[in-house]
Amino acid sequence: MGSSNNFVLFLVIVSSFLVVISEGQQSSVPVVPGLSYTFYSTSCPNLESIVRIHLLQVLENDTTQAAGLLRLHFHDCFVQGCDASVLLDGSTSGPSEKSAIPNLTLRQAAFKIINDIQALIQNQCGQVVSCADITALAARESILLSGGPYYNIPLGRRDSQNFATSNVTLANLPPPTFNTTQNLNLFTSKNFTATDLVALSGGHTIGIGHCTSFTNRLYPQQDPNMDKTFANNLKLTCPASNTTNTTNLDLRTPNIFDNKYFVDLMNRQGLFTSDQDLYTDSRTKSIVQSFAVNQTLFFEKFIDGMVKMGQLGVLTGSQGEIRANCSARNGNSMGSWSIVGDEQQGRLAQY
Ligand code: HEM
Ligand SMILES: *[C@@H]1O[C@H](CO)[C@@H](O)[C@H](O)[C@H]1NC(C)=O
Ligand SMILES: *[C@@H]1O[C@H](CO)[C@@H](O)[C@H](O)[C@H]1NC(C)=O
Ligand SMILES: *[C@@H]1O[C@H](CO)[C@@H](O)[C@H](O)[C@H]1NC(C)=O
Ligand SMILES: *[C@@H]1O[C@H](CO)[C@@H](O)[C@H](O)[C@H]1NC(C)=O
Ligand SMILES: *[C@@H]1O[C@H](CO)[C@@H](O)[C@H](O)[C@H]1NC(C)=O
Ligand SMILES: *[C@@H]1O[C@H](CO)[C@@H](O)[C@H](O)[C@H]1NC(C)=O
Ligand SMILES: *[C@@H]1O[C@H](CO)[C@@H](O)[C@H](O)[C@H]1NC(C)=O
Ligand SMILES: *[C@@H]1O[C@H](CO)[C@@H](O)[C@H](O)[C@H]1NC(C)=O
Ligand SMILES: CC(=O)N[C@H]1CO[C@H](CO)[C@@H](O)[C@@H]1O
Repeated sequence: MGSSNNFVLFLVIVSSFLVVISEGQQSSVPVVPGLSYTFYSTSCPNLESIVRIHLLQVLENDTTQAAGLLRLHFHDCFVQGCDASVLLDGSTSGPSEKSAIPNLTLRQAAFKIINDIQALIQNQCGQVVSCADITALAARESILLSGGPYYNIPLGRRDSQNFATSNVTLANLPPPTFNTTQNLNLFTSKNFTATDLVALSGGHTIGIGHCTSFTNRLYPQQDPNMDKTFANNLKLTCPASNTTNTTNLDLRTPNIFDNKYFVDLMNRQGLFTSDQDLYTDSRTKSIVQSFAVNQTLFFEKFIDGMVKMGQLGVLTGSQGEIRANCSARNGNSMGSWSIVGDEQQGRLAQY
């Protein structure tokens, strides 16, 4: 693991500094009214470099945090739109999205990273950037810093004042046991195509899964669509279905954002049912193949999927609010933040 991984990260870091002055790739997906590619260019001109420089430090210490940040944005957007509702701590109003079952495996560290980035942004720009935009930017930078493509994203999302109930959360997030039919039903209900589903599933080119997310494919009997050696190795990691161990989602290059996930699928080494079934189902098989042989094509379609996903159900204009604290809606903990803001920058954290 150690030195070769560090070398890759080093390369990624060097290339990312080159990217600072170059253009991101531009998706042809339409921009939702109220969002724009230049939303903060006068109110917070250094926004993107603040996020990138902080994440460079975080990921230099622990590359795997990139995956946690990418997944956080996915969960935010699929439940009630990209409104940072996933970040809200449970409060007097009841259990939050965070406590619904699929969120049990969101990384605590990801929430802290978002809050740390927000504090850095507030110091430079005041309370102008939404937590939903910070989450979207953190996902985008995580992809870049893991070796993936750099692309422009529309900004201007606002933060919600409420979170989704557990039921709504569960109804909108696909479990790993979903087959392609079930995933297509969910994804097409949100206006995604089969190509979007396959491309976005490519997010599993980085990150980890817990045994409980895939032991249904090992016990009581082995999924015939799983490579036997792969299955035997997974059984060593997960000797029982309730062990708390984790394993990499992408066997080949677990921390690099590339198209190897699709090569895994073609070798029946996808981890979840939802992954492997993309190569079994005739509606998605050829898309998997096309991404496995052409990374440029995968990146292009992934970007389109992310730009679409990043605009799901967004609040814009005067809807919602710009949270002073990403973990709480304004009014819950306003006091402490305005005091901190006043002392450090002489700005009021009111707008
Ligand atoms: C297509 C339906 C999807 C299903 C069924 C699914 C399911 C899952 C599950 C079960 C895990 C592992 C949770 C655990 O056991 O710890 C996971 C992890 C992950 N998912 Fe998905 N996911 C889907 C789509 C996506 C999308 C669209 C993205 C982003 C573009 C994404 C990004 C990730 C990442 C990066 C991880 C690793 C997280 C970490 O290492 O902390 N997933 N997903
Ligand atoms: C660095 O990462 C390790 C886990 O890999 C974590 O325990 C530690 O807190 C991190 N340090 C910093 C400064 O983030
Ligand atoms: C959530 O769903 C469960 C099972 O479908 C149902 O019993 C429960 O009443 C629902 N809760 C709410 C608050 O809608
Ligand atoms: C997908 O799963 C659903 C629900 O379990 C099942 O009814 C359906 O037959 C499955 N489809 C395929 C093609 O396996
Ligand atoms: C899907 O697109 C149609 C037409 O473009 C639009 O009317 C509809 O609101 C969209 N649905 C969702 C869930 O975004
Ligand atoms: C966790 O997985 C490792 C191999 O990856 C294995 O050696 C260990 O026994 C597993 N731990 C448990 C509790 O299953
Ligand atoms: C897993 O299940 C076995 C058998 O039911 C039990 O003995 C063991 O304590 C459980 N382990 C965990 C980590 O829950
Ligand atoms: C790979 O995909 C890109 C983007 O669509 C395309 O321009 C290129 O021609 C493809 N390469 C091959 C070898 O098919
Ligand atoms: C942000 O809100 C959370 C949840 O209410 C709270 O625990 C935390 O202390 C707040 N952070 C700051 C810096 O005020
Ligand atoms: C990451 C996260 O917020 N996890 C929460 C999931 O739900 C449990 C149970 O409510 C909480 O204890 C975790 O903090």
